[in-house]
Amino acid sequence: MKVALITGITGQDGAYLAELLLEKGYQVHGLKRRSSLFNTDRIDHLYQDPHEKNVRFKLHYGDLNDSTNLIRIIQEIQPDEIYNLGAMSHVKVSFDTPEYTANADGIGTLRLLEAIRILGLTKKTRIYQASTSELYGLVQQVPQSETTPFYPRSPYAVAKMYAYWITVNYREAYGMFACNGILFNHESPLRGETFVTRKITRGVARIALGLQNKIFLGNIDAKRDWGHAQDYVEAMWRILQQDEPEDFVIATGVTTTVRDFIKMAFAEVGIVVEFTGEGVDEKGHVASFTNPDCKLAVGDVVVEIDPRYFRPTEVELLIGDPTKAKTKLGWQPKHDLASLVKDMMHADVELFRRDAYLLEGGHKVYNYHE
Ligand code: NDP
Ligand code: GDR
Repeated sequence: MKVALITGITGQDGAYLAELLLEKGYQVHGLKRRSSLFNTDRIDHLYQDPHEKNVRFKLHYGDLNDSTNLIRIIQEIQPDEIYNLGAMSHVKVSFDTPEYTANADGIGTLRLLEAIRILGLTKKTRIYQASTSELYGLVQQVPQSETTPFYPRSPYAVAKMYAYWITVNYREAYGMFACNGILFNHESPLRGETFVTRKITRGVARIALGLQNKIFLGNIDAKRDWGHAQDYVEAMWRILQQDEPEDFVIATGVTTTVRDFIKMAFAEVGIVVEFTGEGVDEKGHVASFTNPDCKLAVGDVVVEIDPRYFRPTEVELLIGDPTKAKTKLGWQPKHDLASLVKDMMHADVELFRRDAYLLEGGHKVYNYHE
């Protein structure tokens, strides 16, 4: 039985990857941070009682900022594969916490690579590094491929650039099977609530159910190459099954503005939105609707621009070229953007229907949003 260690197992990708590896018969270990509240919502369905026999899913307390703990866990479980998905992954927040981000996202990767080396596992343990299209940053050329130069535009991207190169360096210096997956944005119903797609699908679901009036957003002209996280974790696994360690771009090859994503999400609940104005005066007005629950009138403003969501330096355009992954890995995504939006909208409408019932029953509901 193959043994895998996933850092960031409580995150979006960690949850889907753990599910995939369990299906493939792996023993799956995950690094979990101590938190004052339970933080395992995304993986609770995978939990196995540690008192049972033949447990194939196990969580360990740990942190990418603590090398002693990483060395101990890796020594104990002797993994065949490590997937380093743990990171402070929010680009905007990285401007507020740049030092923490550099430590966890940059040096954290070094700590894992060193742990493998110190423990003499360089020939046994393969490692996947969660690299990102944010490395491309300021547009140099499109579509972006494995050979496009990097120009990071945030403390997050700069930290990930260190992680990218230290992974390449350990591969070349010590012959390690260490690979970067340069993944473009990927989303799902499990996406963190403050990333733009999920913020939109949550907001739209709440507006459709009459629980909220409008959504405040930042730069809605940014363009992203959005895929489905379920397809992207499959690519991570394929990258570590190759004969030779290499880096791969994982993307759909299609780019869309945030503005169009908003329109697609509203369309799922029978609301047509038209945009007027420019920059901070930009407003999304309801043009027409067929949804009787939404409590909207034609002309109502459902989207407003709030400059606090602007970033000091922005990445305006991402569009990836997945040719290498398709050719060498045989990777083929099963979802397109339309099915992704449908999947996310369906899940969020179901989620907030519960709030609507609670309100109807006279209970209080809270909605913390950023
Ligand atoms: P999430 O933000 O959903 O998950 C991040 C995970 O990292 C969580 O489990 C989090 O724990 C954990 N984590 C954060 N800080 C630390 C730390 N110091 N030590 C250990 N674990 C930590 O991210 P995604 O699942 O979306 O992304 C997975 C990885 O892929 C990240 O590295 C991200 O930067 C990268 N990436 C993501 C893309 C995307 O579009 N989703 C695209 C390209 C790259 P907790 O739950 O406790 O917060
Ligand atoms: P990104 O994702 O920065 O691409 O990083 P995010 O969804 O945060 O932003 C995408 C684009 O939308 C614009 N935007 C807003 N973003 C947020 N979060 N909130 C808003 O209100 C808002 N309004 C407009 C942003 O300015 C940006 O242009 C994600 C993360 O998962 C990274 O970890 C990963 O490396 C990259 O994708 C690939």
